[in-house]
Amino acid sequence: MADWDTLFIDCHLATMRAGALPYGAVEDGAVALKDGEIAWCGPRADLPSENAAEVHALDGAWVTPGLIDCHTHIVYGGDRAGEFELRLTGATYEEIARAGGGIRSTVEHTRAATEDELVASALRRIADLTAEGVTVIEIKSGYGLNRDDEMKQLRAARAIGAQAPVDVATTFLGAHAVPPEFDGEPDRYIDLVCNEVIPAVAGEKLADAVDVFCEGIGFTADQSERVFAAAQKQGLPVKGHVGQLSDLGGAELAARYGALSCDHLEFVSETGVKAMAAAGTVAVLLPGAYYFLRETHLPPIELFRTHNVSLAIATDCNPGSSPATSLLLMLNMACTLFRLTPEEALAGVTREAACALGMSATHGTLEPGKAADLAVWRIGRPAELSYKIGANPCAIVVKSGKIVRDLRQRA
Ligand code: DI6
Ligand code: FE
Repeated sequence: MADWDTLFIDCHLATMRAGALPYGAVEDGAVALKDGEIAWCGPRADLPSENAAEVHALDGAWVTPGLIDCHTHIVYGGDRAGEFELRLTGATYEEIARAGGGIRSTVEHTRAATEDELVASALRRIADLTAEGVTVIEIKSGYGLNRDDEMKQLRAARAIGAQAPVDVATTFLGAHAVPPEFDGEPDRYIDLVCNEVIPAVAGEKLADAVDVFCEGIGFTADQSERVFAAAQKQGLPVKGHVGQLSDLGGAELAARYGALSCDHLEFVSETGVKAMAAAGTVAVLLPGAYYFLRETHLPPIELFRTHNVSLAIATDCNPGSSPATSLLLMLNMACTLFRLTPEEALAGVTREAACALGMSATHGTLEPGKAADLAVWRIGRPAELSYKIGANPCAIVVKSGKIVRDLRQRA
């Protein structure tokens, strides 16, 4: 009997293990897979057995953990290209939102779509991500804004996990915007979210976490706290859209609830950063939204580094502020716009992204015992993943031990 199901040799590894060499790199390495997990990885010279059911010689390619997109709103109806045109003639994102467009227009289209239609349109976008080595994706609700349509979005997200070669982590974001039925009554809407929707979502195990949009055009810190308390009551971890356009103290609040992550963070104080550090809350940076809304206020990267706050990066894929389906492009933007190093950027879509989803025990690095999720790249060094704009050097994707993409035949 073979010792391994699959063995990759003739390759270099960016294991992304913390504290190891840059990128946790292993030159001339090998990775052995068994039963959907990484059974062994390290220098080829130390490989205990070459007896595998399948052996793939990779011709000097680099192997990384499967990439993780830890913040998306990829399930939605319609699109917002018209709003993009409006913004180009001078209207701002905030003005459009306050005039009833923006998120609300996507809510209308999402409510009108069936679960199957939502799955189908999201799967097309997800195909772009998986073609770039993404094997785990987080998907938020937040375009239903009532019990049934929020649950429909979350069911669509779960269905995607069964249909596409990705693990899906779902996040309930009922507190994304005030729906038209509750115009001018955000507190009454938060009552509904806390008393009815969160218990229903938790009852059907549709969400792995709960998020809020704590923002001038979203919800106040008090309203956000009520949502966090309701989540906590159901035993669900929390996250926050915090400091995207202004600082309402959302980072401090989220940290008090032990948030997995705070996301966006262009506007956050040092107190907020320290609170995140103390709570082990990951900072999820979303350069696509920063770019697409032509934001100019940078997230305080140096403060995050000083206080040892982990940095993750994600697409924020959504129709309004970041219609992005390339995680590799986000790596480039994180380096170019936010001055992250290519190593920080790659860690941000592997090890730290896993952390932002509470999945670091099983995902995010190449280590024995972790899920056999890998991406194989035709690159000379890992920095190329951040350096190139619009290239996709991904040759092979392995999800749970199975090769789900293989471009070698076309070479
Ligand atoms: N911040 C964002 O960037 C997305 N949601 C949020 O809270 C944008 C959502 C949208 O415009 O549709
Ligand atoms: Fe978002």
